[in-house]
Amino acid sequence: MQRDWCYKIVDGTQGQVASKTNCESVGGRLALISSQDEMNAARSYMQGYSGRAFIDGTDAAQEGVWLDAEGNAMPYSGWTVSEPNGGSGENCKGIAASEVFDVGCIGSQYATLGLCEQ
Ligand SMILES: [Ca+2]
Ligand SMILES: [Ca+2]
Repeated sequence: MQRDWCYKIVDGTQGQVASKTNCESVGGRLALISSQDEMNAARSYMQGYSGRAFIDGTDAAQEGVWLDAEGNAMPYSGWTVSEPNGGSGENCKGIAASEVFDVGCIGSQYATLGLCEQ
């Protein structure tokens, strides 16, 4: 039986850190995707949104080493083929219905939402 995941979209135009804050302000946290099932559920949820969303995960401290917001190794990657591809210019993790990707940590046209979980 698949676990139910409770997601919510918040504003992410100010970047990943602001997305995390926005998630916490509504009683959740920036989504940390920890399994294939959860990734599938999150991508399915994102079908309701045309934009891309920040999720937990950054390689800002050391390029190519992805950590969660608490500095732990990521439990699951789930990158779309050819991602991550941004090198030191893209140090935050994002999700859309169609892809999981690295993106710049400051808001841009490539990520305007934040995906929260609770
Ligand atoms: Ca990077
Ligand atoms: Ca990328």
